[in-house]
Amino acid sequence: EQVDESYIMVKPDGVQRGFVGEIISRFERKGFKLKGLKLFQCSKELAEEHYKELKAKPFFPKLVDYITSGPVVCMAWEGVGVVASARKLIGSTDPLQAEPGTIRGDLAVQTGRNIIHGSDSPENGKREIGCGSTMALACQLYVIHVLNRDH
Ligand code: YYY
Ligand code: MG
Repeated sequence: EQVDESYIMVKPDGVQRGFVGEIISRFERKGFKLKGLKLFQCSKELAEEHYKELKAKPFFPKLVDYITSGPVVCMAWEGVGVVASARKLIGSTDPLQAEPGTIRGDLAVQTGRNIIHGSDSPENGKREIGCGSTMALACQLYVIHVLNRDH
């Protein structure tokens, strides 16, 4: 079975509302391995790079403002099937559609304030936190990523 890495980021509202511990706890209880963690103020440029696939969307400028509105908590999580499993733990993009029991389903109500990001594919997980990724370099996750390399 495939060991993946997911880039999980507690967004500024999740940090401000005090959900960092709760979110980490859910991933730990599930059985995934924390490989890197950093409290980080994301720049406009980095937010635009992170969400570049959404550049043409009407909500893009608001999304960038939101992500840069305060510190985020950047994390690298590893495990078998972690990318798909994290998406299930997180729940639907629109928190009102997210199932109870999921992070967004339990803790949020607005798509524009949905408290957490998770990689949507193993490839994007690599893009977001792999060695040399802009985000990993900027928030120094790469240090832990490199030190913990065993493959
Ligand atoms: O991966 P996920 O976060 O669930 O959704 P994406 O489609 O990748 O969109 C990224 C981000 O953009 C979403 O978490 C909130 C914001 N957004 C929005 O503000 N309004 C939308 N209609 C769709 C997404
Ligand atoms: Mg996404």
